Amino acid sequence: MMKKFIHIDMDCFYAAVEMRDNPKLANVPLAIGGNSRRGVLSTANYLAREFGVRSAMSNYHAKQLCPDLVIVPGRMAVYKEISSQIREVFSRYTHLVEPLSLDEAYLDVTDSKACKGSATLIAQQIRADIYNATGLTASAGVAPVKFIAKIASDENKPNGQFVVLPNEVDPFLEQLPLGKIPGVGKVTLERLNLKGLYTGKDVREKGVNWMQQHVGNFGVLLYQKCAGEYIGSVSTERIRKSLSVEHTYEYNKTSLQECLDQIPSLIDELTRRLDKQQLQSRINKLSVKVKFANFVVTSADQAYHQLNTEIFVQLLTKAYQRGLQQPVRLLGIGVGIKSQPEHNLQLSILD
Ligand code: TTP
Ligand code: MG
Repeated sequence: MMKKFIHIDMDCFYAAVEMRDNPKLANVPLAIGGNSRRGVLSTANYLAREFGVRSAMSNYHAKQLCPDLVIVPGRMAVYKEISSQIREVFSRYTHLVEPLSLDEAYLDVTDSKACKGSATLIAQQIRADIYNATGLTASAGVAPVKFIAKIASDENKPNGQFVVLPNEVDPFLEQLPLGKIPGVGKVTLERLNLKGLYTGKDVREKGVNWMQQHVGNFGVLLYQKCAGEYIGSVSTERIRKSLSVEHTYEYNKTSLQECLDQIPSLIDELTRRLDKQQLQSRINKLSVKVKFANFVVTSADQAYHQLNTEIFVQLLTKAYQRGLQQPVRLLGIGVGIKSQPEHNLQLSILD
């Protein structure tokens, strides 16, 4: 049975909201960002993007590219409110909705009766409904394969949509640059390029065995995606398997003691989050994460049934030592959460 997926993604979401709510910002290059030393932008409007300004770019770099750039702080509460408005729109068409972030979701409309079952028309109507409800534009991708819908939603941004019909899936995958596949980041892409893999066609030609031998298990998954064998499904319930808190420091920590000093405040924060979701009784693992100045990330964990400062100290010491005195940029601690008995599953489902 052929599936029909829609991926919806709001256009320059935070920036679009600020432009909507403040006419002075409507026609200037605009970015959303904080002002800390490590301040990076959350996003930028399309005018600013013409100068090369991008998400995650430092304020400083962005200003160099675009001296007239206006940077305003974000208003998270407003974005969350709009997010629930767009989720309400989705629910008019299907209950099979998988939100990926505030401004983005996958929908499975295979069995939807709206628009005589045309996913293309449903996508159009959802975008119109979103505009009516919020005054903001969204883009959509439509495809019989889940991850293709996501790639497609970027094709005609902003305020556009792109449909990949069933008979277009193969040619689409063949020409697909691997870097566009969700989960293939910059480092992975470089690794693939070194093996002569640039497009879906390259991967298909190598075959699944070659991919297994030369790229490993990830290579098999990548092969399945490129071969159109990986249809995907919308998962409506995200069941918690872990919970963690982390902090990127304004100034790098340069000694083990400085890192260990952070544990109490991290535990406080984690405790607060665990209590909020009533998860303390389901802890089955403690973990720490360290990101060094060179961006290398390492982690360590140990099975345990409750928060314990001493164990975090041991784990952090172990992880820190792998850095060979490198300064530390980020520290995080977390817990593994054991699953619930079946009849209790509702409690572990996040909204
Ligand atoms: P995206 O959908 O990735 O970007 P966007 O909506 O701003 O632009 P596009 O039109 O290309 O979809 O992210 C949605 C929001 O999430 C974005 O408006 C701000 C926030 N965000 C960050 O805070 N940091 C980031 O690095 C990214 C990518 C997004
Ligand atoms: Mg977006």
